[in-house]
Amino acid sequence: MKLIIAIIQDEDAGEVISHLNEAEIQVTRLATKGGFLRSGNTTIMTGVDDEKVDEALKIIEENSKSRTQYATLPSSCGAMHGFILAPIEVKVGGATVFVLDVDQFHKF
Ligand code: 2BA
Repeated sequence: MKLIIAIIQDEDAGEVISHLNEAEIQVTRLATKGGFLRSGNTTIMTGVDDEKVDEALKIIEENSKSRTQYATLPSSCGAMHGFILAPIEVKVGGATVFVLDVDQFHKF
C-alpha cells in the first residue's frame, strides 16, 4: 500500500476528488497554505493499494491545471529603501505529489 500526498490548487480540488471517488479511491482533504505565496491550496491524502497508484496519479495529473499567480515581495531597490512592493509572476502547479510506502494500515 502507498500513501499519496498531493498539493493541488483549490480550484482543482473538486474535480480531482470527485474523479478519485468515482474510481473508488478514498480521499482526505486538508485546507493548507503554501509557504511561498501564503495563499490557500488543498492537500489530499489518499491511501491506495499498489495496483491503484498509477490510476490515482493519472487522475490527479489530468485534473490539475498549471496557472500563473502574482506574488508581491519586498524589493531591496528603489526610493523607499526596501518598502516598494514588486509583483512577480509565479507559475503554480498542476500538482506537487509525494508517494510514500505505508508500513501499516488500520481502521479501528
Ligand atoms: P507555495 O509555497 O505557495 O509556492 C507556490 C509557487 O511559487 C510554486 O509552485 C513555485 O512555482 C513558486 N515558488 C515556491 N517557492 C519559491 C521560491 N523560493 N522562489 C521562487 N518561486 C518559488 P509549485 O512548485 O507548483 O508549488 C505549489 C505548492 O505546492 C507550494 O505553494 C507548496 O504549498 C507546495 N509544495 C511545492 N513543493 C513542495 C515541497 N517540496 N514540499 C512541500 N510542499 C511543496
